[in-house]
Amino acid sequence: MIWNEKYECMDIESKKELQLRRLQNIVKFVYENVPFYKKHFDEVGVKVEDIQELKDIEKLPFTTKTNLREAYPFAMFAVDDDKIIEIHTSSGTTGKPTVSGYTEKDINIWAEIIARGIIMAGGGNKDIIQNCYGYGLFTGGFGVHHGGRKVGATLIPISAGNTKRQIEVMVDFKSTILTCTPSYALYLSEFLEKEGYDYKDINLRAGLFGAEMWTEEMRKELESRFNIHALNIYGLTEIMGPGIAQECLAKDGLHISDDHFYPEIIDPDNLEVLEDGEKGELVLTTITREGMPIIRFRTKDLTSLNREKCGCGRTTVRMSRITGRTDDMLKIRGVMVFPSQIEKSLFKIDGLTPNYQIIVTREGILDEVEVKVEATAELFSDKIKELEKLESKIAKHIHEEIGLKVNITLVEPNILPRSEGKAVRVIDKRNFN
Ligand code: DLL
Repeated sequence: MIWNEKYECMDIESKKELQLRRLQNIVKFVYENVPFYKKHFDEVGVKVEDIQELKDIEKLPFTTKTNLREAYPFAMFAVDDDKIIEIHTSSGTTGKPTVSGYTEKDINIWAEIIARGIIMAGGGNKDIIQNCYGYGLFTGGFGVHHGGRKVGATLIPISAGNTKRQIEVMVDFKSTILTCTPSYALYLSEFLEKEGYDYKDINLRAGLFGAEMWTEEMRKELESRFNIHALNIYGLTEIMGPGIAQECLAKDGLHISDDHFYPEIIDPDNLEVLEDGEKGELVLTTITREGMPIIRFRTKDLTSLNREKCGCGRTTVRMSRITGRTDDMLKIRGVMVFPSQIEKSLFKIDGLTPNYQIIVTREGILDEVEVKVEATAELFSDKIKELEKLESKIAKHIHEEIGLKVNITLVEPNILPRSEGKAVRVIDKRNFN
């Protein structure tokens, strides 16, 4: 089933016309209603009338997280404050958070895109959604909630935390869809096993996992543990929250709701727009949002676009799984390294649990990487020699993947810190200032 066939399966030409009309409207709207955009556009000399075709979007300047921080709290709003009915903020740890404001129309759009995602997961009004994304200023909890209500599903607004209770609820309420970060889903499964539950006690069919980077290997792990479809859901506070894009059951890229969000991929170095299929930084423009429209936001997330029709029948443009950020990308001894590459190597080796932490330090001028990985209990009871053998095997795999020598420390199960939200995978102790 498809939630909104008209927009999700629209032919490409009609979609382009719709996007152009919406883009022209939003550019005019922000120019007239947000002083930041008037100044921003005037500075580069671009006029509202300059947007004659979709490609003309490239004439518009980018908006960055810094721009949004400087507008703290409400200077990016395009409507009177009394029309804003909900506010969320980013979870940034440095400086002021970025604020996102929504009118009633925006909340309806948000509910609409999440509804599309729930249907993409094979869900519907009979589903019981255990929503473990945090409720509060974080967009995860409320975003999924709005969409779940729209499809008429039963929502369990359990929010993040209290893992024991999560499992009880999952078993007793027979939750069918789980929504949380992939790392928390993994933790839930470990906990479940530890508490002596059987997966037969669980009624889950699908999981909408996102808010952090994860890999195909992690998908396989979660799917086999829970016997579910583990689908990738993407989004960000500045643009709206979760649901900007999500995978369908074909699991072949995330469908972007491109009637609401216009995507581009740029080269993060020269800022040129790249072709479909080329990997670069995702730039998003909200073309229908009312309370806080955002023009050409640099997400820093690395992905590529695919415009081919999906096996599911939807024609919306798809983005590939995020493999890194232009800013969390680690440069180690001059080599670009993505945490996902290390994760991938770890999954290839038996005897490890998928809990790991990457610690980067600098001795003099030389960067050192330590990867702490939890081994399974069986393995840990083995002889030291076996552990050492395994450590060098892991180091070899990672070396093959990233081209760098790293130090491996195997630790006992349940030693590394667990997170109820986004896992802290990288601890970079180098001082770049
Ligand atoms: O994480 C919104 C969200 C909530 C998405 C629930 C999905 C599910 P922020 O806290 O503003 O918003 O963080 C946004 O998280 O720019 C990406 O770097 C990362 N991110 C989000 N989803 C994914 C994903 C929410 N599926 C930032 N894969 C984004 C990889 C993701 N990274």
